[in-house]
Amino acid sequence: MSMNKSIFINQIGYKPNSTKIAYVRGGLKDEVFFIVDNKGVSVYSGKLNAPVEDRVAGEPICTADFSEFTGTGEYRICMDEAASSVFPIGNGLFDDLYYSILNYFYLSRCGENIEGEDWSHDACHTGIAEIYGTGLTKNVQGGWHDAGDYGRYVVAGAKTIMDLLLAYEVSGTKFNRFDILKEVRFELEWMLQMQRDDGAVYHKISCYHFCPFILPQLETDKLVLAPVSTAATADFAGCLAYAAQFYEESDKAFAETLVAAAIKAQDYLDTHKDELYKNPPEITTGGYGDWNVMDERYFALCSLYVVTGKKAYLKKAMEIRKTAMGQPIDETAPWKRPWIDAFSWGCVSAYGTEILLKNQDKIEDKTIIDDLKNAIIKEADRIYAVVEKSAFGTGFERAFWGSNGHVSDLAHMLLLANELTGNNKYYEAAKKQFDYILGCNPLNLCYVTGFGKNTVQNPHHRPSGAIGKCMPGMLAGGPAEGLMDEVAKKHLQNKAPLQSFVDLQGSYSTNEVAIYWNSPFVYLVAKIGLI
Ligand code: G3I
Ligand code: 9MR
Ligand code: ZN
Repeated sequence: MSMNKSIFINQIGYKPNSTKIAYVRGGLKDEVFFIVDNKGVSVYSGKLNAPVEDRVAGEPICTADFSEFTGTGEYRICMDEAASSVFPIGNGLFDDLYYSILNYFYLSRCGENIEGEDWSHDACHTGIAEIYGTGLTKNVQGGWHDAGDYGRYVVAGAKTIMDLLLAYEVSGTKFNRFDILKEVRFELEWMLQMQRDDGAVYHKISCYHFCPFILPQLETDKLVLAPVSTAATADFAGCLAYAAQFYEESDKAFAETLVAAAIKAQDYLDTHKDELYKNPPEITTGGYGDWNVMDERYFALCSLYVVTGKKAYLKKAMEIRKTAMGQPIDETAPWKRPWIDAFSWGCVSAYGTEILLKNQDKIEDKTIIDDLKNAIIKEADRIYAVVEKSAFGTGFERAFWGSNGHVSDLAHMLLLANELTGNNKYYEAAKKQFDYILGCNPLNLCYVTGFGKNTVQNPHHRPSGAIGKCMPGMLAGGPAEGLMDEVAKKHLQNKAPLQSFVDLQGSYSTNEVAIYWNSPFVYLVAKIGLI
């Protein structure tokens, strides 16, 4: 690429009949670009669109739209003295990616011998855990390591389960290289162990402190079960209730166990005030604190209504929604909107709404369905408006910790609106998030390890760091404003938001990986890449 012009493309490629957009730094409106094949023959030409600049890009970017071209093969985009890297146009381009971002969950299993990979290891974290503050212990084993650390957090696991089950609904019977239900069951079986006898759910299990960058089986400090929380108990109820249907045929007893545990968790929620999680002073691993657990309670009730048909659940869910929506916005903290339908680890309301919308036949009062549909479309329109005025088509106005996971969650909302309305504009906006992650960004990076011509190499991920080899199939957290770790502070001063990423292991606020960032991206690839 010439110094003054850069061309950014989806490094994994494009399907022949899909929208095909590249992004150009240093271009001008109507400047001509060429699609050149691997023999150096120009097979298509077009003109750049007018440059767009927005806050997170911090620079003017033109788009090169070559969607009309439907040839297949290996190509580059060429302009005067500038060229993109080679990329394919064809079918099946994303199958290996899909397998690898799914296999990341297998490689993240705790408590099992991991076989046959460079990152194989003996079973880890197999000892019993102290139950914080009680002097009691409990044997809890299994589940996925959360991220670059080895903690296991119910809030994070629940979101991940939901995303993977929703992805299974899209790709389940079409993609047989990975057994999603088997992998999700591994997490569910761990989660069942996190429930206390009274139905409440422990927030997490980890050691008291983060360990150095060692292999998981070498972390042998004491394990501790952190106190129960409303968020964990509600997320537990919501994801277990939803998951039951997927095991009904293959293992009815397991399905019934899931529903019974979910109901028990809900019974606890019905009889207890909010217990907001905060790390006790002795525990310094991840927090996943949440000041508002109305969305978690709503999610649990929506899911339980669908699986049991008990009208009281739906009634309570609608009461929560209505009450929360009626709250005044805190002008000192406008981001603390009383209610939004969103997909994130801290706001799971949209999972509840999506579950109800998938089961409209079970809801007699059609005004409920209309209200939910309108809410999703309203949120999708808000995201769409941001995408349309973004230089790289990104759906957010601030890049914060886990922004690539956030981009994937925003795409989920857009795809849900596409399903509800049939309006393809939402699908195309979601595809822009897909292309952004895979290379259409100002760092010319494919943010999924092991894929693309120019990819993340040094994620904040203990197994990769300990072995000295980057595990493939992991979505890096992505650019984050605010310089929230020492390495970011050192390397990212005065960077535009979309360039506030550094591929160094120490930057956990921009370059960690996490199960609940991979999981919405799995959903996105299932929807955009596979079919
Ligand atoms: O949501 C607000 C947004 O509205 C606001 O504009 C923005 C301003 O910067 O902040 C956003 O909140 C941020 C939040 O992430 C978004 O999810 C917080 O500032 C930020 O502190 C918070 O960081 C969380 C981080 O832990 C520190 O608590 C990440 O979400 C969360 O993914 C990360 O989770 C860690 C676990 O604790 C431990 N395991 C690894 C995992 C991934 O790094
Ligand atoms: O490795 C930890 C990562 O999983 C967390 O997301 C992050 C924020 O809680 O903390 C990381 O641990 C660092 C700790 O916060 C500060 N000392 C260095 C630790 C390893 O980078
Ligand atoms: Zn482990």
